[in-house]
Amino acid sequence: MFNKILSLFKSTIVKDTKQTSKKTKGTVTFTTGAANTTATIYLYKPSGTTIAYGDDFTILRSPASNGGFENGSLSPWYGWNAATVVNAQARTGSYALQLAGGSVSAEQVVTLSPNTTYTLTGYAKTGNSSPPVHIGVKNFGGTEQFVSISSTSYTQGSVTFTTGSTNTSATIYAYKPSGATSAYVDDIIITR
Ligand SMILES: [Ca+2]
Repeated sequence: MFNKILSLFKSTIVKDTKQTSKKTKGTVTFTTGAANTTATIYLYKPSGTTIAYGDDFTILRSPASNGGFENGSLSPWYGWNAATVVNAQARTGSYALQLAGGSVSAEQVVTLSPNTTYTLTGYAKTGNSSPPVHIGVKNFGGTEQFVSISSTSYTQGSVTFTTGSTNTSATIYAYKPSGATSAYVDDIIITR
């Protein structure tokens, strides 16, 4: 049943019985536009005479909601002190999270699967001489983890964590402990 031939060029679906080829996982992260409800995914080999194989395509939606703050408001993030979404300083899109002064944070509870390894990724930038912004995760059944970002231009930070055997949620956050300037956070996603 897997030996159907696709009508597109020379793409062929084969039944992999020998498992002789070594496959490498590749991941791309993308954000749909404000009005976009579809996307085209593909496997493409530009040249060559040999045969390549692809398998196990999946698309996973980030469990973090409004991670790019493009809702234009904070929800479902919970803001503590001067955490607001601003129509400025965005890394992508139009909006970013602003953490003014300190202590200040925004956090949200995300639904996850137990005993599963995830990577939390986000971008932050701080003002001059500002203490670092922490992007982190807690309440997942393991030790709280965070990454500190203190660059004045958007810098990626990520932490990898594994949920406990009975844990189905985690709290993710962006936190600025002190300082008088504003920091900005954008594009927070969770992948697995
Ligand atoms: Ca954004």
